[in-house]
This record gives sequence, C-alpha cells and structure tokens, in this order.
Amino acid sequence: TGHSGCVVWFTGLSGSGKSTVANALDALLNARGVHTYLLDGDNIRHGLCAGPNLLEAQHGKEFADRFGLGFGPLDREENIRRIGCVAQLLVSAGLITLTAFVSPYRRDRQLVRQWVEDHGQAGDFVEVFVDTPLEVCEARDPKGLYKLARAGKIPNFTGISDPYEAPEQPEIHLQAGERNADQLAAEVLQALVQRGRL
Ligand code: GGZ
Repeated sequence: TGHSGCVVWFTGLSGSGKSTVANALDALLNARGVHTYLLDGDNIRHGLCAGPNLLEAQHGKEFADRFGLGFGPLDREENIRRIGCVAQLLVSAGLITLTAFVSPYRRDRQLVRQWVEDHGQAGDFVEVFVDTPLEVCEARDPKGLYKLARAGKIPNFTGISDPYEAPEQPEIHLQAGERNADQLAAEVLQALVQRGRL
C-alpha cells in the first residue's frame, strides 16, 4: 500500500486500556496486511528496561542498581528515551510501531516526538491520548495496584502520588471511559487512514 512507518504512541494512566486498544489495533492492521510491531510493558520492562530485581542475578547488584529502571522520575525518563530510540529504529525499517506506556511526563513524550521526526519526517509521531478518568481506572484496578498505591505501598504511583501530564494537543484523543477496545481501535485506524498513514 506504499505506506511508510510511523509511531503510534499511546499514553494514559495505568488501567486506562492503552495496551488493550493497542493490541486490538495491532490485530486490525495485521488483518490489512500492514507490518507492525507493538512495544509495551510486557516486552520492554522485562528486557531492555528491566528493573534492578530482574538484572541482579545475571549482572550483580552494582550493575542492577545503575541500569535497572523503576518508576522514579529519572527512571521513567530513561525508560521512555530507550523506547523512543527503539521505536525510531523500527519506523526506519518501515514498520508501524505501536507503543503502550504510561509515559506521564509531557517533556519525555516531546523528546521522543522530536527524535522520531528528526530522523524521519513531520507526522511520523502520532500521539494517542487514552483519556480514561482516574475514577474509572481505579475502579477497574486490574492488578490491585491502585489499592496498594492508596495504602502508600507503591511510591510515585501515577495519578495517585505522581503526576500524569495529559497531552495538550494529541493527534488522537480517545474518550475511553465507556467504549470498548475494539471501537477505540477502529477509531484510531480511521484516524490513521485520514492522516494518510495507511
Ligand atoms: C505507574 C506503575 C508503577 C508506578 C508499577 N506508576 O497497569 P500496569 O501496571 O500494567 O501499567 C503500569 C506500568 C507502567 O509502566 P510504564 O513503563 O508504562 O511506565 S512509564 O511510562 O511511566 O515509565 C503499572 C505498573 O507498570 N506500575 N509501578 N509507580 N505504574
């Protein structure tokens, strides 16, 4: 179809549905014969951006403490930076690259946008704000993390004890509270078609 790669960057709170919508979109794109790659916490935070606990056995404590990533501000900054670099490589290989990370800081997302566009073209970074109200995410609480965060057992938890800086002008803004993942994925697909990315 002559398309070139781009990054479809999902951002939103824990439990907002980013990963679910990104997976649904991935399936829709693959069904159209589009080559994609999906980056999310499952494949990144266990490997490239593993935490200290995962690194310690093979690399030792000093290494793990230096290079393992958690959820403090600098850790998130480095997490998003690494993901942005990988996403850019995948885009340069022609893939539509979907990413699903909280990515709560505006500056970190802006830096990825800049990186991707500087190595490609304007429009190669498509920000998708999965705008699910905190109350809804907290009610879903699929992993019980909000409960732990409210109890003070998880420091720096986005939306509770750490900020979420909502995108001011996302390319795609999903009112995600009461619609299902397939509807939302179809909405993103349509927006990508409209933008000439498919
Ligand atoms: C936010 C956290 C935290 C803290 C663990 N704050 O619902 P989940 O579980 O699967 O999504 C969250 C995920 C966030 O990882 P990201 O790599 O997307 O974050 S970031 O982009 O900010 O670097 C949540 C879990 O990890 N989690 N601790 N303190 N989410």
